[in-house]
Amino acid sequence: MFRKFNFKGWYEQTLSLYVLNRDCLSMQNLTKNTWIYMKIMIVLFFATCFVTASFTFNTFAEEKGLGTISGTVKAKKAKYLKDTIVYIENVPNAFEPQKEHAVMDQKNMTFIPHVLPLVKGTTVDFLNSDLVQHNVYSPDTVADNFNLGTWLKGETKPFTFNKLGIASIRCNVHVDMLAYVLVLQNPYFARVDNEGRFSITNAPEGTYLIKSWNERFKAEDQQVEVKAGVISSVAFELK
Ligand SMILES: [Cu+2]
Repeated sequence: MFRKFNFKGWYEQTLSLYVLNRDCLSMQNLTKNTWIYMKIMIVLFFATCFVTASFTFNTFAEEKGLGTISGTVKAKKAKYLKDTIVYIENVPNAFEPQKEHAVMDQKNMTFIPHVLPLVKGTTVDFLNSDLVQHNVYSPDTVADNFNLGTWLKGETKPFTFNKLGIASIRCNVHVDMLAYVLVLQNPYFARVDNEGRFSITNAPEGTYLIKSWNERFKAEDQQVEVKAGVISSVAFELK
């Protein structure tokens, strides 16, 4: 049987297929475009964060005029470097001592640490971790010739260092026990590592005398200019 061609039906069917196909394609395009758009936004977001962070950091460093002093200390033998401290002698400003107490322990018949650098006004809690009774005293005026007496394991006695200088710390029960407290004017000091390297960060701009301290050896003082955002190099030689 010959069926009459239904033009209207054909047209509507074709149109609906076209519309469906078009919508599908545009949906795919939309999804693809959205993903690309999101990727661009993510990249832009992180780029903005990075630029803002570095700008803030640089502005802060420049406003405060903060720089770094980095360098080396040489000694005839590497073991001589132990407990060497490098510090700026004087920075024209008043510095608050750290609020937390520093601790010097007496453990295994030894003062720990052997050398303790701190800012003037800092309190040190002297701790006894041994079963034996120790004593803590200093023969130096820097520490007001203090004698804290003797106390039991696990107990501490505090002393506040209010004078600049180096105080030797001793125990009158065990004459071999010895330590040092370096009472410094400012917090710009650093302990030298096993390779003789040190770094003093966030130091204010200026020209300073840099000193080193070692129990047995001395090194010539050095002058250094600290500039904002710059690492200034200093070299010491212990003799
Ligand atoms: Cu002792």
